[in-house]
Amino acid sequence: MSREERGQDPTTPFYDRPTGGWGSLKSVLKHAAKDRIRLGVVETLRRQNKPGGHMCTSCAWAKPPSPHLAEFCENGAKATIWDLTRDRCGPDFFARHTLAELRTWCDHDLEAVGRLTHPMRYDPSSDRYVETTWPEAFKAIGAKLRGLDPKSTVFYASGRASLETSYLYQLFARLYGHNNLPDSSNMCHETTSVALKSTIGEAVGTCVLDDFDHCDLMLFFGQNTGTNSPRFLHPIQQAVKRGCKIVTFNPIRERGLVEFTNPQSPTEMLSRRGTPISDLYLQLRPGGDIAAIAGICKHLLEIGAVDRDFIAEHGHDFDAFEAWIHASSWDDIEAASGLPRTDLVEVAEIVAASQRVIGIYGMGLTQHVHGSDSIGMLVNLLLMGGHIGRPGTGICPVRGHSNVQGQRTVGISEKPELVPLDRLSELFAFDPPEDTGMTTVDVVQGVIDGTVRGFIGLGGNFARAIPDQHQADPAWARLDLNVQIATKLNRSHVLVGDGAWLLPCLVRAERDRQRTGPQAVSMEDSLSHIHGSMGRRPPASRHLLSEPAIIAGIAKATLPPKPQVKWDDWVGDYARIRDLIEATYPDQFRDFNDRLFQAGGFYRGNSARRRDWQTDSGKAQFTKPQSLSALGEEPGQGIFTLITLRSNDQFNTTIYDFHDRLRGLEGDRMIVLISRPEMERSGLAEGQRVTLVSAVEDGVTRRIEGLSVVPYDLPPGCVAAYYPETNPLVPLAWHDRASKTPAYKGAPVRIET
Ligand SMILES: Nc1nc2c(c(=O)[nH]1)N[C@H]1C(S)=C(S)[C@@H](COP(=O)(O)OP(=O)(O)OC[C@H]3O[C@@H](n4cnc5c(=O)[nH]c(N)nc54)[C@H](O)[C@@H]3O)O[C@H]1N2
Ligand SMILES: Nc1nc2c(c(=O)[nH]1)N[C@H]1C(S)=C(S)[C@@H](COP(=O)(O)OP(=O)(O)OC[C@H]3O[C@@H](n4cnc5c(=O)[nH]c(N)nc54)[C@H](O)[C@@H]3O)O[C@H]1N2
Ligand SMILES: [Mo]
Repeated sequence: MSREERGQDPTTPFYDRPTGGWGSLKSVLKHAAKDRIRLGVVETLRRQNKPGGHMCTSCAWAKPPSPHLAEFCENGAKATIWDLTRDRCGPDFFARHTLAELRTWCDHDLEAVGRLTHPMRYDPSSDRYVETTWPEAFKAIGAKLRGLDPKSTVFYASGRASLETSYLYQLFARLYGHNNLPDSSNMCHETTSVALKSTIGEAVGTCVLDDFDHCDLMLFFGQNTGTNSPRFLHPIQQAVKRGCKIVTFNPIRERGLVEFTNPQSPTEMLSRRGTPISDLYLQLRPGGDIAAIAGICKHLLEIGAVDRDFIAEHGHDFDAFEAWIHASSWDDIEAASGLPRTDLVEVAEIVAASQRVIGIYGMGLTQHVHGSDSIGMLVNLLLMGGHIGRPGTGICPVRGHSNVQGQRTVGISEKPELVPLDRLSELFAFDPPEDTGMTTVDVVQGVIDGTVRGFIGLGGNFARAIPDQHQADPAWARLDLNVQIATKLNRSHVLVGDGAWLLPCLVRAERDRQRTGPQAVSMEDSLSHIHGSMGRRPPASRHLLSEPAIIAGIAKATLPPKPQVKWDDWVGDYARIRDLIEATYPDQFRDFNDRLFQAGGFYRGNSARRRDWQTDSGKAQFTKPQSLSALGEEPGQGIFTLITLRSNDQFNTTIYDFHDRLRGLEGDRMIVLISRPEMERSGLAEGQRVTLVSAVEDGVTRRIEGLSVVPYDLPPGCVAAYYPETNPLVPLAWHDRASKTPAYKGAPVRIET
């Protein structure tokens, strides 16, 4: 179908080919050529995501028990090639560049220098990182930590670190004396952890892979599968082929949910024919999901398509929810969702005709001021039809980083109530702190106002990923301690001041040899399955340490010795760390070491899937949202809602290249997408340079200059631009009310010419 036939503006950028296919193969080959890929790396890719191989460091999508010959996607291949580059960022590089100079480099150029090779210490007199040794670094960091109030320090984790590393990290924090353990999920699916916990009693999704073979409807809300979890396209394509319906809600027509060519299928590749994916693709307003779902529920109630038996047995507070739906008018629903009643009625009819429904979502739901309410609404819709806790049904948040869900599972959490502190206390003979720790938003505020004194970053690029980045930028240099454990150079490493260390670690595909021989690590995927991972590539430098070894090194230098705490034994044999995880979580990690390499991973279970509701009421909770829009405030005259976007050529703040193939955008990330009618209304021309300015009036100026205008097929009232370039436009106070996940998909802005 052509763009005209679809009723879309034919002159806006558009990618008219399916996701996957030759485009994705070409993109991988280009990166392979650029990074002068070797045969060994191809062998590594062949083993990626298979038992005995290493688990991809890209997304957290499930790894099936019978993998494809190449069970990786364009992104997974790029991530591995990026990790295994031959380029190096060593002491000679740092001798040539001051941090003042490096702060002027863009994100792509910083990381593209190559792998970090030596432990480095920041030297303020020369404004450079200088080489140090591991013992010196540990000793100095330990001394600094001993001099600080533990409650003024933060141990951040980006969602890549293994279960073994994560367990040691949270233990170190608690032995030291705090629960300040935000991880990247604080900017991501924390909304899920809070909203699902309170409604269905589990902080994670209920689906397993098998459900995707049995559902007859998948509802997609704000999750860009083609770009962010491409391996998920395989089960989706299979489902479509057996007649499963797909309905998508997204302000942007994302290619992956429109059409997909399986690069693993010779017939599809040769015929250049893809599978059409969505039966209905509804471009709602950003933040319009609460209203859209309300409309669907309203029609379901009108036609009586409600599972009253299920609700009577399992539901709580349904009456209040039903009354709220009745009280919401179609006019308000249409206005808040941006969708006509007829569309929502059509979806409701599809829902009513389906026996087994799965609700799938991503950042389009979680990153809003009322993100928790949006998730609550999706739960309401599923519960109305009894679509949780039956094969082929369920709720499926698609997680981001490859072990972000697992980190929370093994105790990286600022919420002590989610952690078995009594078990930790018994195992290690101490009194773990019981006060609630800092979330990401609290940490940023603490860095700005000076109450945070020490920061350890276990991976990630915290200073760049946060909202209100420019407010925090100058404050980082005032910390007493800033330790960054990383693989490649990024902005967080160059914003530091006195008391900073940059510590390089192994990547997952690299051999990790300890006292008892080569070590495996493990991670949990989006569907709660635990997988072992074994790296085999030679390390990028002989000075690298593993993440567990670095955590243990710092912990030993900080804490007084204790017979129950055996850092050296644990680092010498990671199986001992897995024993500790099993001892702390005996139900979920039974026989952990024996099951480490089980094909498809082992399932750690889910109470909501068994309809055992671990909520306050002991039932599945219906909820009433605070308003029909997730935006919090309706944007006024001349104000646009900013959606921050990822391209398929980036992984968060790691920018591989400047293309966004699946959206037909090439070569430039400093752009702002806006619809043609809105361009006309605002008097903007294609290619014109504009400034985006935050429309939040709180005395702080937030602006990003030099964005060029690109006409794009978007609903009225919104603009889109890239993350992380436009992060300084998102005010810190703009976050989900319940979980404090930043509202990266709903910041109000004005356009200045
Ligand atoms: N290639 C690649 N893969 C990645 C990542 C990456 O950066 N690059 N990041 C990883 C991480 S950490 C994460 S968390 C995931 C993120 O993966 P996703 O959850 O897919 O997140 P985004 O791409 O930020 O946004 C998803 C979609 O939400 C839509 N959207 C925006 N606002 C709304 C709204 O109000 N309602 C609805 N219904 N939709 C809306 C956007 O148009 C977009 O298509 O991906 C992971 N995988
Ligand atoms: N505007 C806007 N902001 C957002 C989002 C958005 O959609 N819009 N999304 C949010 C989301 S969902 C997330 S998850 C966060 C991401 O925030 P983070 O997880 O903090 O950021 P990343 O960009 O994933 O981190 C990349 C860095 O991790 C390091 N690294 C890579 N691999 C390893 C490893 O194996 N070990 C160690 N120690 N380090 C490693 C490298 O040095 C690399 O530079 O950003 C959030 N910020
Ligand atoms: Mo994420």
